[in-house]
Amino acid sequence: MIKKIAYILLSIWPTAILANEPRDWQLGFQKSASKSMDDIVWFHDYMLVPIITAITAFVLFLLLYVCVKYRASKNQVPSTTSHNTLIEVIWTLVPCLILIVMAVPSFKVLYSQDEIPKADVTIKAIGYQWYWGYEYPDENIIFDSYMIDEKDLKENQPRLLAVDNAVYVPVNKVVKVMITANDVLHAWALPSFGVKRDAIPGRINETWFKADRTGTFYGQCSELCGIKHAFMPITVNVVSEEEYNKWLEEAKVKFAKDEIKNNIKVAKKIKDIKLK
Ligand SMILES: [Cu+2]
Repeated sequence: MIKKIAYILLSIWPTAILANEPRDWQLGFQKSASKSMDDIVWFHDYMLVPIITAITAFVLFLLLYVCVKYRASKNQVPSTTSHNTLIEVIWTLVPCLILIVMAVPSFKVLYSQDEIPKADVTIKAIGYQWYWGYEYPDENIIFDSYMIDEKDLKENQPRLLAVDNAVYVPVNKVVKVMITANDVLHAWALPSFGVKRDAIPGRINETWFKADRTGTFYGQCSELCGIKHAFMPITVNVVSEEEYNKWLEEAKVKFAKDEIKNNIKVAKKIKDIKLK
């Protein structure tokens, strides 16, 4: 019990204690790793939460006030009042004003995510039933990324989140992500970067992030896409420029986009279909 309370307290606490992955009993966001996510967290913590709290407290106060003041024992003859123009104008205008005030920072955050700065690295994420495929179009790299089964997990690899081939990106660089799908709707989502975009067959959605610290970050497919929807996680390793270049060289050999690779892929697909 004490452990559970401690977990809850830790998770409500400012996110510094949290890692780059979801935790048991977590409430609130994962620790931010990009300006985009900082903005989202600010909007939530300093705009939405205060407004929601104030409205809830105010409505609760009104309810209690009415219950006590107009209770039957004190009001033998009920009032027949049915309209009050001033109050009606107020309860129409005030919510409108609240919405307008909320809209300003909300649109700012939304548009900052939508306008993609000049990209340093471009990656393409393709949703399949049920794994992610990645391409680095400028580097001629293409690979698939499958979830690691629970029995094969190594130390520090989180269950249902770790993958065999992670995405690598350099730190403090603009990474453009092109997102699409091959079969049904999926969604590429990485909470720490404040990124979530639908992967739609026949269409390419774009988004971007600029990770401001190194580490391994985890996300999941966020569009219900079939029976194994929960088993197509996303792992992104944010590394230094040198480490990224080193990975690129290795990846170019390991994941070279060539005829043989494609043939293996087709063979695998046929095998998968036969297994079904
Ligand atoms: Cu999916």
